[in-house]
Amino acid sequence: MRVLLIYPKSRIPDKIILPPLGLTYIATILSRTANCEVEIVDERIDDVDIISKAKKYELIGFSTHIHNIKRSLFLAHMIKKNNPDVRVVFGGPWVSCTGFLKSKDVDYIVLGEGEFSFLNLVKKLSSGEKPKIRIISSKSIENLDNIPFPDYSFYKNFSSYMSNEGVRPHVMLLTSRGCPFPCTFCTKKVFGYRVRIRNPKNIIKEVKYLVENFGVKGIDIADDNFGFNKRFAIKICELLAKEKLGVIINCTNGLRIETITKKLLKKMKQANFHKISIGIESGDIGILRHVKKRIDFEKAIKVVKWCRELGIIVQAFFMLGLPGDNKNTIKKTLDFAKRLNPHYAYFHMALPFPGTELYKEILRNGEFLFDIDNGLDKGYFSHEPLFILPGMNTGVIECYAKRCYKEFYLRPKKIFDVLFTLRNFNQFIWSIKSFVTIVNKF
Ligand code: B12
Ligand code: SF4
Repeated sequence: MRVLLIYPKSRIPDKIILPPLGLTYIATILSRTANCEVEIVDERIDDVDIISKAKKYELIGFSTHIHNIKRSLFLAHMIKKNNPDVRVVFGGPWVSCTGFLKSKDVDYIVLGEGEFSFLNLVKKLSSGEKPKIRIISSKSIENLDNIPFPDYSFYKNFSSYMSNEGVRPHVMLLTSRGCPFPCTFCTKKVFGYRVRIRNPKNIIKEVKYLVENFGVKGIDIADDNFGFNKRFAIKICELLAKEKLGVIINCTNGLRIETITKKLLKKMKQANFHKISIGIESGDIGILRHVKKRIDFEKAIKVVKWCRELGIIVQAFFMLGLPGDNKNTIKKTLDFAKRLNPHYAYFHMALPFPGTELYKEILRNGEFLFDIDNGLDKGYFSHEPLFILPGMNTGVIECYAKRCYKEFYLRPKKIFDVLFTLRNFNQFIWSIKSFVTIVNKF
């Protein structure tokens, strides 16, 4: 069977573009196990007329996200119009969150971890079967070591993938799946609550394979919660340190403050971790309690100090417009960000994903300020609140949220701090662009 897998572009240009790991896993499994002819088009990077290209395929799979769902639906419609016999399948975080079939142009949706459930579907379709159940739930994969290493030879423009680390090619690595914490704003619809870890030796084998076969220079750990199992995280670091592969490693998807120890950070440094992220979300304890995120502020300050001592760059994520946010709580968040003093701070508007507790809270008591069924076309630097709950004032939130980037970054001390983190020309350009955005936009 000829299968085309598409990662549609977003409505907002992406600053960081990494090869889509989910689609790569799926392509690798299909081509090896189901004897399929598979191609991947990443519309963010590849300059291809997808609608004409799709005519040559029997099955089209889309990786859907909040920012590309509208584009995915448009492409599916055009592809079906040209070729009504083609089968269209949607997978990825967006359909997993919403859980429903939105359009007659989509034949199947695959919820959750799609590697083996999609493989089964493809096998059935190849044998001429037409499965009647159109919404396919995936079982969470117990033994993650059964998934073959991602094969990046599917990408024609592989060397274009770069994170803000400035090295290329840069890819993602999963060492575990799942997170047991109950943060109300977080969607667990793909990997769930149960943490499943890989064999550390298998992980190191994958890193070596990536470096040796594809010349990978940078890796971002995409786990929901790297560090949750400390012994496991330390083991990975020790094995990586032994190999001395020279590859830059980041943990930008975030570590929980309570799971971080100085020992873990030391091991990470020895393993060539350059950057980590921490999710603080708010400087107001009442808001944190409400969204079920426990943060020990003093421990967070210690963590940033440890990272600075060890030479690890640390970036902190904050969310604005959470339930109960107002002028005072946003000011508290900004004040804490300054006191915490990470190298970088990001202030994102809270996004109410379907299926989350936050989403249900808004359904019950509040109002969405965007058409959530159609995804989202606002990006990282947007400060328009996305929902309102009783007692919240969107004008006030927007006005105070806008100050955060400016007040955090436009300080001489901070500008020097950022300059000292830069390691190459690409990073320098990226910083200048971000700086110009902050000056112009806020
Ligand atoms: C790395 C990452 C990024 C990177 C980009 C990665 C890239 N490809 O360029 C950056 C930092 C740029 C980023 C940005 C954003 N991200 Co992000 N990101 C991630 C992260 C950490 C890892 C993604 C990943 O590769 N996972 C590993 C792979 C294996 O999983 P997967 O892609 O989900 O694929 C599996 C299934 O979804 C499914 N599947 C996927 N595609 C397909 C296709 C078919 C046909 C089938 C059958 C199945 C299938 O099977 C796969 C294998 O099991 C995830 C969290 C996570 N741990 O997954 C969040 C996540 C994907 N991001 C999320 C969000 C919200 C964002 C932002 C909107 C943040 C913001 N506020 O601006 C932006 C949006 C960017 C955009 N324009 O779309 C949400 C998505 C929610 C949603 N409903 O869409 C997630 C799930 C985090 C979360 N829990 O909230 N992100
Ligand atoms: S925000 Fe982080 S810690 Fe909280 S549930 Fe999601 S992945 Fe886990």
